[in-house]
Amino acid sequence: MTSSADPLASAAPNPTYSLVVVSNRLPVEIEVDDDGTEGWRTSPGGLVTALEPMMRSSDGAWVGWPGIADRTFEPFENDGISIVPVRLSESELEEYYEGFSNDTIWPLYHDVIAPPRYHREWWEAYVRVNRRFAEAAAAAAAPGATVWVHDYQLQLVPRMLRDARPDLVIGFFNHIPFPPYGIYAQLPWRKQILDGLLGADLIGFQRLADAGNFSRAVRRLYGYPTRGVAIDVPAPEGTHRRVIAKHFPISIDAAAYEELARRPEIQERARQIREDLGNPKTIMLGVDRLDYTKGIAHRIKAYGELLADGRLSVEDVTLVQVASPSRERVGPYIALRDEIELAVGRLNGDFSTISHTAISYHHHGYPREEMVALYLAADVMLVTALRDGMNLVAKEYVAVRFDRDGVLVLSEFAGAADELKQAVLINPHDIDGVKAAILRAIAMPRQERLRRMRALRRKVFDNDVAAWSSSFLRTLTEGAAVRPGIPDTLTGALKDLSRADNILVALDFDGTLAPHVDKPEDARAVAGTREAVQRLLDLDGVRVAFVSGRALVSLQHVSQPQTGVLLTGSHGIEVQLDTPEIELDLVTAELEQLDALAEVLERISGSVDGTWIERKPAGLALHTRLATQRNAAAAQKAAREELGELLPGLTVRDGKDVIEFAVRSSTKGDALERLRRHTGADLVFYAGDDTTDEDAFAVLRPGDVGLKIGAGDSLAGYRVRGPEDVPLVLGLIADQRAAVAAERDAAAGA
Ligand code: GDG
Repeated sequence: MTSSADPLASAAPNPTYSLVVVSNRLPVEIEVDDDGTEGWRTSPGGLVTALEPMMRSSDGAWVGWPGIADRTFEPFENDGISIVPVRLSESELEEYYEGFSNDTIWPLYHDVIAPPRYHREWWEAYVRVNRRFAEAAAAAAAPGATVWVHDYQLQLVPRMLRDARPDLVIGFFNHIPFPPYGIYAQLPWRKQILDGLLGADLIGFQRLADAGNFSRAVRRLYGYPTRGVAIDVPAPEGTHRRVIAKHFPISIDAAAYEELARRPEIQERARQIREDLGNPKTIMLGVDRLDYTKGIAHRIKAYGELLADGRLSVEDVTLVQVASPSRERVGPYIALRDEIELAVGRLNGDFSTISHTAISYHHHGYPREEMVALYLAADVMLVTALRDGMNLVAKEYVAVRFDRDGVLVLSEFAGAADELKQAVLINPHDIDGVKAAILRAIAMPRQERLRRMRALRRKVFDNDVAAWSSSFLRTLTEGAAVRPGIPDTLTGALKDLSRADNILVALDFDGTLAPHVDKPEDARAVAGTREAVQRLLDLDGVRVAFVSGRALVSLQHVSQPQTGVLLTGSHGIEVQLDTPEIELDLVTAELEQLDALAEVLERISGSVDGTWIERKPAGLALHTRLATQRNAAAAQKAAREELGELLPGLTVRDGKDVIEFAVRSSTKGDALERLRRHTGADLVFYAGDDTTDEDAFAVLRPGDVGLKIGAGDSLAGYRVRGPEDVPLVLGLIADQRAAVAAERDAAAGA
């Protein structure tokens, strides 16, 4: 409870925030004292813990529903976070939350385990409520702020926000699975939901497969081009906006769980629990919201059959099942409770004795301390979800087991299975398989238990919830969201650059002057590039160079350079600097290595669909752009390994969907240094988009200007969105250079 006398009435001190989190529920709930006074209590959850420090340091606000219908609350401050409550009426709660969110989207996104119900009035309420959340977020966000929207209840908010506030950087994270197209396609509003999500700059999913399902749905329903994690969404005036759809597996505050587990009173409580259960040899535990996705009935069935088969006995084994109450007004949940409680009652009736209970079943929520004591007391943790975005319970069990003991039985249909591979993985639909896994877990030798738990703990502690949220926000703010247009800081830097006596404007070609295309020979610079380059060539004291990883003849072919443009190809191995010929020198030994290299890569490329080879003067590149992600990775790995043994001296270079092997090492950094010497430039401008361009950014000197095209980490000081911005930047250099020349002429004349 907060200390303020009337916290509900206190207004938020600051109307605009640089980080705004939007989720259906606020991280606080209302609590009523014995004397009837209302106050706010923080509801502890992983998300709050993860975001708290960031929210405090970056002036953050949280927009959401306070958990009580038909009440209006003013924004207020709670524990250093500004809270912006959104009002929901009782009927909106029924239609938007219980209806569309929990009876349409939830079952649809969880493999239609229960049949989704489609009601047009639910959809209308969903649109209306999403708009209200979007408006509240738009009103709270400062210019250029970052807004992070959470979960399936708010999938329309990103688009609504973008339309209202194009200045915002918008992220969305989907906590539940995203279904395969065959299932998703059922949704009558399938296009509207995709469009809603595509309003974000970055869309995060739990699993790689979820992100893939989403991109496929976008391709099928909208036909937008997707490559890897990138989706190019058409924007006004024929431009594109790049949206990233990528997996960010969520996690827990692992250290906080371990800290609780180490407390003597909690360990004492764990001992007490074992004793109260009659000190059985094995305690098995299930902890779930009472939800049909969690596979509680499957778990009970497998356990019941083991008792019936006589392979387990209640003298030795007890199952503790915590089924915390959930969505109790939604139809399928009412039926589920009856189903589970009937099964529990039957099983206990059939197998319990006066002194031993088969299933200790609890339909309550417990304090976190009690959950931790239960995890500590449990020898075997059963997570048998039929479909689950992640499943945090699995990770909590692992975090708590600082003794490195205990066995996790984990459904492969839970997102957690992607990371927690040392668990005993099961298919919960295969009841015999679940039974075998239970027996295996119970009988597992201590050495093996310790070995597996050690590996599991490393996973959970390495990717905790803080790592998760900072990786999402870093991708969102540094990479995915590159604002359109030319930043003012860049304009300023170019003005300074233009004052130097001699400048070199060096430009990467693919991805910088020309958009990436599937066939390298089809690449062409965007409209306006040629004119902008010509303007620069016409100015005194300005040299222009194209710097490429391509072989120089190929660069000549695609770039059609005007006279006066300097060229370097093959990452600087080939140059054409004010000469009619291409310069290159390779010794015989290098030529022999080149033949051996070609033989290996041709074999690999011949056996993997969607890959091809590009020959370069001093090496070869294996392109994987048209291969599936798995084939691309396999082909690259095979090439790397075979060549690593056969020709250990090769230079290996990773690019976008390409791996290059060269017998002579040279980088775009070397190329740029050579150009700098050749031209005698005082200052250099370099623009590039690829990882190989980082070598050039790395050799820039004070006063030089590095421009990164598009998303991703970079050493460059400035960034624009895509090749379509580059002619504008070149035009700006030309303008400023011309202005400087005019100033000088005027001064000379005066
Ligand atoms: C959704 C996705 C995804 C449960 N009973 C009690 C209690 N809990 C806590 C657990 C855990 C949390 O609730 C449940 O999280 P899960 O991840 O297992 O499942 P969902 O609620 O379905 O969550 C899921 C998650 O979002 C995060 O992205 O992993 O896939 O479905 O923390 O410990 N906590 C307390 N008493 C209880 O009785 N204190």
